[in-house]
Amino acid sequence: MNNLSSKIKEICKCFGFIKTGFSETKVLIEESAFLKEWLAFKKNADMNWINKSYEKRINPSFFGKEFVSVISLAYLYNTPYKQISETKISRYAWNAGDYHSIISKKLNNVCCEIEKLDAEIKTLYFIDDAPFMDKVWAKKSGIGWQGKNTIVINKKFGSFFFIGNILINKKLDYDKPVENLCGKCRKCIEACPTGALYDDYKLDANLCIAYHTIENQKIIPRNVNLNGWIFGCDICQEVCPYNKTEIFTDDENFFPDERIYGKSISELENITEKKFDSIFKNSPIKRLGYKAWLRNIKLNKILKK
Ligand code: B12
Ligand code: SF4
Ligand code: SF4
Repeated sequence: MNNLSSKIKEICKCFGFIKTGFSETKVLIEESAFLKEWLAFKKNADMNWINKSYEKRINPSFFGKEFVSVISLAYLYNTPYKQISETKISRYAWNAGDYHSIISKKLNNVCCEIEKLDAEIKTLYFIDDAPFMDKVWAKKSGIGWQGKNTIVINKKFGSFFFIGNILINKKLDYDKPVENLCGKCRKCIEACPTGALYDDYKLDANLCIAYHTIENQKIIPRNVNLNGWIFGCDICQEVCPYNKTEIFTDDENFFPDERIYGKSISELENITEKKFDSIFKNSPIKRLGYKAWLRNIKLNKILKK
């Protein structure tokens, strides 16, 4: 491995990233066809922002032609805690902190350290906040394979990790994609309660609990039973054999906050708007808003009856 590549991997590890991999920036050919098909069949539901940024998503040179490489990074948020309430919140949101700002800060630090290595180096980082196919690049750089639940999985760490990406204007020693280890398993598809995973590697957001409880600000259709989920949904990851791993994050930012974790439906319903604003002021749940939060709780109450 060349000196720059190995130094970058060391820096990423120092900031707590469990995996780092490199790939060459290229226009996405095969993936663009899949994305086009997904959009044509309206599997993106009301996420029209994906449509609008299609050209950018498939071509990273939109961010600058000088960026010849992608550095993909994985940040583990899995903890030893289990869902203990009938009212379920995705494990990535069990803490009142914002994963976005926590990981952005780390990526910013990584970029500063990398740029110190050579005055010519230029970087640009993303974490779930840019028209960039995070999973595709993570897959290309060997972070993991894309499972039938459409999520990137690592054989050792499972899939409860976020993906960050950094563009850099230097050639690196590129990693190879890893083998897809789903094999004949279809546990995620069989467990998805709404049929959102309508085929191997295909997700229909119109039917996905995570979409409706996180993104949808309108009425949730009657055919989507939230199955107790108030924010997000982890079912297709919980059943995955690769998530039986005992390797957990030591970052306390992702450990459950007692104001959120394990609460009953009525305890969550009784959170006033003022309290909601203060508990969730830095959380991804804040972006959902109080009205949609109450909608999710109330719908679960009705469906439980
Ligand atoms: C839109 C979006 C969503 C949407 C749509 C999900 C989806 N699968 O696309 C909704 C709101 C439903 C969602 C939910 C969740 N999300 Co989300 N989401 C995104 C976002 C912003 C874009 C994803 C995207 O491009 N979708 C477009 C479709 C076309 O992509 P795709 O489903 O992966 O499609 C590919 C496959 O179908 C494949 N394919 C098609 N046919 C075939 C055939 C074969 C044989 C093969 C091998 C492949 C293949 O090709 C397609 C193109 O690459 C990314 C961040 C980013 N900027 O990339 C985060 C991201 C994917 N989300 C993430 C997370 C954590 C979640 C949730 C777990 C949150 C939660 N707990 O509720 C759930 C998981 C639900 C699920 N099963 O995917 C993480 C995933 C991390 C990881 N380890 O992979 C990401 C990467 C954010 C991040 N940077 O960490 N999300
Ligand atoms: S997040 Fe839930 S609803 Fe969406 S595909 Fe996975 S199991 Fe199905
Ligand atoms: S549950 Fe099975 S099919 Fe689904 S992602 Fe995990 S290994 Fe692949």
